[in-house]
Amino acid sequence: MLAALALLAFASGASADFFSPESGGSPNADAIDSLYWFVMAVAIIVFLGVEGALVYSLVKFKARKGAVPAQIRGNTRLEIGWTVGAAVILVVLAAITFAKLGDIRNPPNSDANGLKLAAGPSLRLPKNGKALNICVNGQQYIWRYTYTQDCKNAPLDAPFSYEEMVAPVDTTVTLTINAQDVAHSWWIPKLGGKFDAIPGYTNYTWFKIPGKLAGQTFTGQCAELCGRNHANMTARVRAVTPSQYEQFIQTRKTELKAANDAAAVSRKKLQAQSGTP
Ligand SMILES: [Cu+2]
Repeated sequence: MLAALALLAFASGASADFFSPESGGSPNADAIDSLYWFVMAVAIIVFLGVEGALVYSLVKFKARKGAVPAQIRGNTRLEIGWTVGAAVILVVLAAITFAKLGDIRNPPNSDANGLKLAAGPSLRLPKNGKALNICVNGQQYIWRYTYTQDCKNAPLDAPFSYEEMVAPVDTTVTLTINAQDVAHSWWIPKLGGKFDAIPGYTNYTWFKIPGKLAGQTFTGQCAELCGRNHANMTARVRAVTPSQYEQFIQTRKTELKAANDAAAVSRKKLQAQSGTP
């Protein structure tokens, strides 16, 4: 039993950064992490205060054999004190959370060397209105990425990939997330928060990978039980330089065109064989 529990607790994915959410791949993930640590610090102070008072009292006021403890009820000042104290802590936590929300929700501009494209429809855009958009589509049991600015009006020959997304660094990338069949959930922990992928509904998020992380791959996986192969629905984001990204898109376009041309030849052949126009 213990071995099984230990195995689950120490599974690499279960511990994230051990104490806090993973971060380091994008400013929104960093903001989530620092907010988490702030709340954690307050919680540790409260925990130490309460447990300290408890342990101190246990030792100091330990009942000796046969002794009858003094029967004391109520201490108005203390009671008002800890009620007001708890309320103040809650107000401070709420205020800090709202102050931090902007960094988590609002994407910054791309850097000077990042790609700057006129943005497609997105809930939130950088101040200069320019971002690279990638459409994320969850399907049982794989992620499909379409590289186009406007997912609703994506051209039929828009480049796409499955499972591994290729994204340029120093560039603000907006994601337009939905699902083909059932509810899934998009989550690459190092690149920010978790977003549901729901059929018929669109969710938006973003990330911006720092230039020094070009070449790195960030992993995650579908975070909503979506069927019996849910566990196999992994996702990767490979960070590349903006010029490598443009090359990747060009290669995909060429490959797509070659595949379409080959299909057209086969179609003609089949039609000739069956005699249909
Ligand atoms: Cu899924």
